[in-house]
Amino acid sequence: MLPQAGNLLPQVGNLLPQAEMSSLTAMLPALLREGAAQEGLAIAWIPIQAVMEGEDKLEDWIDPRLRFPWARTVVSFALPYPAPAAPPGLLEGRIAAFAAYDWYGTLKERLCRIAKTLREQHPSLRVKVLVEGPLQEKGWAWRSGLGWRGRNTLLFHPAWGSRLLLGELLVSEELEASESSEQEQLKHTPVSRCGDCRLCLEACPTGALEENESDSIRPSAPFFHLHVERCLDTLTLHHPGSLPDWARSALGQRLVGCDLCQEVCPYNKVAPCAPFCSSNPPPGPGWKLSIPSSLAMDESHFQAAFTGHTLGRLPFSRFLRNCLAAAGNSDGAAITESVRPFLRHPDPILAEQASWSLARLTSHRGFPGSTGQSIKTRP
Ligand code: B12
Ligand code: SF4
Ligand code: SF4
Repeated sequence: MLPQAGNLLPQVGNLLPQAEMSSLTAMLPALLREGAAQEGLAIAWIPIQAVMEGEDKLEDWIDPRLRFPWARTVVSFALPYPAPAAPPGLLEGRIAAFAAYDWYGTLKERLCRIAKTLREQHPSLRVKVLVEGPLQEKGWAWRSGLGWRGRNTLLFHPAWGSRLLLGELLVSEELEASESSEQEQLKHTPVSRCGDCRLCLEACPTGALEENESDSIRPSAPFFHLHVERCLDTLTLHHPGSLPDWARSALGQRLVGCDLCQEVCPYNKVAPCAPFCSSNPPPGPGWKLSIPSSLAMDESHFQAAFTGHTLGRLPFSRFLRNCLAAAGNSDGAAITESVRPFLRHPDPILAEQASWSLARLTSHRGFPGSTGQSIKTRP
């Protein structure tokens, strides 16, 4: 007998009998919520179609179905990570909180466990774990109702603030948007809960954050913009060659990433980090490194110490460049001797950075950047 038209579920890669589909649709939300709760993650989801074919879709948004044609729902998760326990000392470089411990690895492990349970319980379901994947994660998380977007351009979970990492599961089942979805409400109200606060814009050491009048697509929503090339995260992690002059003192003692627009945020100051985060952190270099010891490292030592961590993704010469800049922004004779040998370094970028740092160490004692604070410098 031919199947009834209603039994055929169009465009789903694996055609499942309708009874199985409806049981899946009924079970999946509970399974997802249970998995997220067990793994200490926040969760929200939205069907892809609702976003990609909705009226306020942005043109440059990537459709996950281009790479995963079977995907029907994006399930967004957030893992909170703790703020540094204490600021670095005078001879220490600062590592941004997201990079201090292997939080990406932790998130991946947890999402893989959730995906495994889903596959075990529903073998016909297709699931893809995305960590550092191709989606514009903040947008998906926001549209799902996981949180709101701040002037620092980051996604804020209502309880955990913005110190969190995002990851996703793509699933082949089309689920109704999760109950916590604020989508309808947010369509008619401002997206942000920042109010009149502009602390992050004022604190950003390079003037990388900007607020435009409105989003041209959705005029009712404030539109926050980050000048990527000015952000110290870009400069420490992704910028090859010499550090631009305007960024050097602004860098302070940062070796990797920057947390300032999150540190100053009142929401983050009161946000409790989930206890599982800080009590048992995964492996990582920690929040600070001795600058003299870092400058004394050779490449094999660097790789042995940091491979597998965000820091280990830096080319060794970029790590040294950042350490030299941090040395210039630190204080004291002790560090001068660590910098001096680099004046004769065969890499001209390092030799030049050492020269800048030595000049600064000797002539700018007591300069605000030397205590680890950053100096506001606009390029
Ligand atoms: C490139 C990148 C950067 C760049 C640029 C960041 C930027 N703001 O664009 C640099 C290197 C500067 C950077 C810095 C940091 N990053 Co980063 N970064 C990314 C990455 C890989 C891509 C972001 C991106 O596509 N940017 C381009 C812009 C155009 O896209 P977008 O900001 O997401 O917004 C677009 C869409 O989402 C869409 N959209 C947004 N909202 C809405 C709403 C609706 C209704 C619709 C329809 C569309 C829509 O419109 C925008 C324009 O197309 C993401 C991971 C990912 N795959 O998403 C992490 C990510 C954004 N970074 C993250 C982190 C932690 C950081 C740092 C804090 C790290 C650090 N301590 O140094 C800093 C923070 C700087 C800051 N204030 O933003 C986290 C943010 C978590 C959070 N709470 O939001 C992410 C999500 C990584 C992760 N997996 O958790 N990052
Ligand atoms: S991470 Fe630092 S440099 Fe980048 S926008 Fe925030 S405060 Fe500015
Ligand atoms: S510091 Fe103020 S303006 Fe910036 S994200 Fe936080 S609440 Fe919003």
